Amino acid sequence: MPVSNTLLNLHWLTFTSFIFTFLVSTTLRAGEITSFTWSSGIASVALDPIVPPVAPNNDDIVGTSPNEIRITQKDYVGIGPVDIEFTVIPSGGVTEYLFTEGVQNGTGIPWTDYHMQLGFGVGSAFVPSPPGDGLDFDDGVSATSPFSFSPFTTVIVTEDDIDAFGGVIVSPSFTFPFVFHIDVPDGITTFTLRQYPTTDFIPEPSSLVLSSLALLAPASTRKRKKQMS
Ligand SMILES: [Ca+2]
Ligand SMILES: [Ca+2]
Ligand SMILES: [Ca+2]
Repeated sequence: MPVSNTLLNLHWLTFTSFIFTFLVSTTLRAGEITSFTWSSGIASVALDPIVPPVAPNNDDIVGTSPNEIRITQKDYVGIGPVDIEFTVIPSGGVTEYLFTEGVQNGTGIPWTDYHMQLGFGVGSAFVPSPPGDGLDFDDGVSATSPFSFSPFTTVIVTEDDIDAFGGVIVSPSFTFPFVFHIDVPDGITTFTLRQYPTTDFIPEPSSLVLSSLALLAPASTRKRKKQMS
């Protein structure tokens, strides 16, 4: 065999082994979350170490995904958004992750609602995830996996938003776990999970009147005592 043909065959062998290695490595790391950063002036955030998914590329799984990201605590000291940005290795698949999360209400204000939103970027640069881009809260009819936001009794899950309400998280208190799923697709390098509590707590008019009377009582009592003396 001519030397040129031997070199050609060697190059072809090297090229095909490179392609094989590339395909294997990307298949094993499909839609894998590798790290995170968080951004907020009103809360601290702690996550368990992120490990490779035990079942990568498992989109459309029915039931609870074995790929867990555990946000052990998010300690709010004010009402406002908390952005957690995840770094992703894109490949050729969609990996469905189970998220479990604890929230500490240290705001001094009772929460009546809790909201989650998927998107890209953080802070004022946050852009919501568009429909149909593969990044979603596993909202498919046949693919939906369990979610829970107890003590909130009503939870509305759409592709890129979760709104939970119908309950109250008092302050101070720690709630664990919120449970939800996220589909992490191919073709992105990061995505952001934005969260924020809200409150529609308004004191009853009757309790406001009672509070006003309680504040006035010592003054009027003093006035009457002065008139009697
Ligand atoms: Ca989306
Ligand atoms: Ca899914
Ligand atoms: Ca699912």
